[in-house]
Amino acid sequence: GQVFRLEDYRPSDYLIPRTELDFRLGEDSTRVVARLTIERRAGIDKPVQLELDGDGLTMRRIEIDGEAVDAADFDATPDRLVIYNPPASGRFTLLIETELAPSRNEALMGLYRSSNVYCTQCEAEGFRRITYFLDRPDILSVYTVRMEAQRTEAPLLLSNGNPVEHGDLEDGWHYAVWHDPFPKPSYLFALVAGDLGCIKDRFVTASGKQVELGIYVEHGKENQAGYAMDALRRSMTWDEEVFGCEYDLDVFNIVAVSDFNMGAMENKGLNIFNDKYVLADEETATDIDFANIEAIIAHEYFHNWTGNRITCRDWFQLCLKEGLTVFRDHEFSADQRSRPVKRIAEVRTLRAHQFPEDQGPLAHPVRPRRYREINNFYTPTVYEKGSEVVRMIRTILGAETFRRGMDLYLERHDGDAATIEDFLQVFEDVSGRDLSQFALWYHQAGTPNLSVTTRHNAATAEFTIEVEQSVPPTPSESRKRLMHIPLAFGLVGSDGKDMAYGGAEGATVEYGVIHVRKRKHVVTFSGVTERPVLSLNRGFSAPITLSIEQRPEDQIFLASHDSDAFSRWQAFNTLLTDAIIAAFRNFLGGKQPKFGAELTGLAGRIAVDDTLEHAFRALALALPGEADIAREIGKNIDPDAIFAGREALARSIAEANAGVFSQLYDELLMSGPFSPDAASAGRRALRNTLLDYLAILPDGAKRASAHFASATNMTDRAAALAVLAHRHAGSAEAKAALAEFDKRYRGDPLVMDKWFMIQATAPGAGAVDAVRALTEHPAFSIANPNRVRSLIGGFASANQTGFHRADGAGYTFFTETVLTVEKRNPQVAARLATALRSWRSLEPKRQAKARDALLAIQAKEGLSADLRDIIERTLA
Ligand code: B3K
Ligand code: ZN
Repeated sequence: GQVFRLEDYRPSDYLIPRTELDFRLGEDSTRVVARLTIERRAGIDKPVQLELDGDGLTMRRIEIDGEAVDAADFDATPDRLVIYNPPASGRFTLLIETELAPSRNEALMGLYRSSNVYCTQCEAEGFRRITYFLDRPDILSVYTVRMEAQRTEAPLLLSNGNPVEHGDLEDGWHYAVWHDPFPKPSYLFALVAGDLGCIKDRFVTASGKQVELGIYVEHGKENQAGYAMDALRRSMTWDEEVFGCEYDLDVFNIVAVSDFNMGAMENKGLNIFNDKYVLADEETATDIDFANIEAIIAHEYFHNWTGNRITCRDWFQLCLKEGLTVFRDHEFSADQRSRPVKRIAEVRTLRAHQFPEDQGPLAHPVRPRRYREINNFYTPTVYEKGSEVVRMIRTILGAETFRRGMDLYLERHDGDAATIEDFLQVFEDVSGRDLSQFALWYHQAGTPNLSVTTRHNAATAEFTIEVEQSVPPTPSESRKRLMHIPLAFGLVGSDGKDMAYGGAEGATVEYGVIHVRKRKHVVTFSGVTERPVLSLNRGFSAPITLSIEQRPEDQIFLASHDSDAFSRWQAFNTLLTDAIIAAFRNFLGGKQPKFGAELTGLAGRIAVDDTLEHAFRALALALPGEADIAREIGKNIDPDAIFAGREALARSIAEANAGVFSQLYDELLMSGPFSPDAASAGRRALRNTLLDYLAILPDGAKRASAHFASATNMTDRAAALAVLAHRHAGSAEAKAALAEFDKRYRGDPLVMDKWFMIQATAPGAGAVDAVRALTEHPAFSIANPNRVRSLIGGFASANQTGFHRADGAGYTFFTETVLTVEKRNPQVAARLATALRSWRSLEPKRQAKARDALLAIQAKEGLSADLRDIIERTLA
């Protein structure tokens, strides 16, 4: 396939200042008439041919300025429209009529049907599946959209912007017209037509503008949309208060659909959501679902400024809107919930998803320089690492200067299709700093590693930190440049408080941050009379790995006393990780592991430490995942041995703390009405974490089964079901709970996703057959992305022992399924296939089997560009 390169960017010869679209909607045949006002770009004085993008289009009519275009003057293929001799004046109206079949669109890009609702998804290049266009983000156009549909089939007709008019037509048809006054790129176009239920609300902006809010959902589900509406109102208020961003249209609509390729889409004034991220009540959603809904509602809303008012010049700049908007939604959630808990959760996600990407064959810079299929670049690196880079800018500049930079960005670039250079420039301008070395975070792939040594000289009262940076090679970048790494730190004294220090030699320490810029960096603090314990990379100030020689007693000290909550969590997590790795090595050497009483005792103390939030304690007690451990070990991975090591530690912690855990478990039971707030969710999280430990002990299945039976919300019910299905697989209790859950929720696909996921992630060799059998379950559908992600995605990316079964059966099943999905939906198949990206870190036998599986996919005829791109990069 074609390779697109950043350095090849050039502006288009033509602009499209106005776009009028007219849809006559039919499920098997939809007619689209596009009237485009086309203008040659200023400065291009001689006529040039006009070339528009298409994707699988059928053209029915073409006119220029009201006249049919001569067959010799254009060439239309499904994927391209060329007009050889556009009017010499350089300004004309182009009319194009295309005919689509929404009901046959299973790729879920462009105009398609989801549960009898017409909807669209245009980012990144779906608009060209609707009409021929300059389908690129730097072509900003003012849209007017008219839709006609059968009133019974689609009483609701929505598009971007504000409603203009609507009315009846003959034969049961009706129409509506929408106008969006803000010029926007085609990827933000949206249309929804169907029969949906709705909840409405109203928001008055800081400057007094009235906004009508609507959330549209399947009839009968209106009462599950309240939390999303509440999250929307809170997002609107927060963005005014924290970033000075006000909403700009008269209406803001959100539509939930059940067939959607990703989480949600920020179309101007008409966000379209995967219903998983809208619908919630205590009976059907877990606390994690509530938190995700809040975050994604906020994320899409925040795009109105960072993405829509200021969009991207080209798709290489994707992180300009995504990294920044993720940063904004992270900050929102931190403000709405617990900041330290949110930070820990973010870092766990970053490490679980972005680190393996950055350390494997799919590594790419936050701003990539080349791509073959842009849909494959909506990655953890662009999103999550992109957010970390913005966070580092704030760390380096300080919160106030950062905000001034954001104000300048929003003012200077409103209405622009901007670049990362534009973004960095505003921060240089407001701070007077040179960010050119820092900019490498956007341009250079790979997770930097810092190796750190310290020494204390009691005689001179000096404490010295030596830091050495290195960035490992990544595909097509074998040599790396030195980066600017902001390291927040503290010197913790024996009383647990941060020590004051005199001067810091090296002149690179400010705001409690060491700025590492060279390969080797030495800082010496004076006036340090006792040996401090170094707390480094506090709050995870830089997305790096640290190799630091720290004694276990220092880690235990930090885990008990560090004033930075993140570092406290980190210290304990490091202890747990090291213990599991030691156990893993024991198992490989044929020995039984042993764990120190300090560690298991500390787990018990953290559990009952009332100075710590419940949610923090739950996060601390949750053992590092098997994939986290595999990443730390790095190579020659035997997932069974990791599993055994992790289980051994879990058992040892449970046994050492049986009494304490059991008492706390009882105390944490809540009565009274359900609330999804962070404090209540934290209590439930801790209690369910304790259940997971207690379930290892005698009568564990009974306890989990009682927990399941007495649960009054989905958080507790799903947690108990997972404990039963994972720790007591095959037991009478597990079977009964699975059957009951199925019976009770068979008619609610989103809840059944949890049931599929729990079984898909049950550890051990039996998972392959179980998952294969579940693909035949009546609630499963290979055409629905949520079902596929829960069952197949859950199995491949969250079941280390099942998926990486030693005989390769997991890979064989997976390969077949990916190819089946691909026939309908290449984008979802390509995303699934990334589950194999870390295949080179497996032990040789599994590695060979994984490679065979990848080669088998590669050998298929007629592979989609999406899947081929992932497979070939993974194998390279
Ligand atoms: N911008 C969309 C993602 C579109 C993905 C296209 N393959 C959702 C978001 O990040 O807000
Ligand atoms: Zn986004």
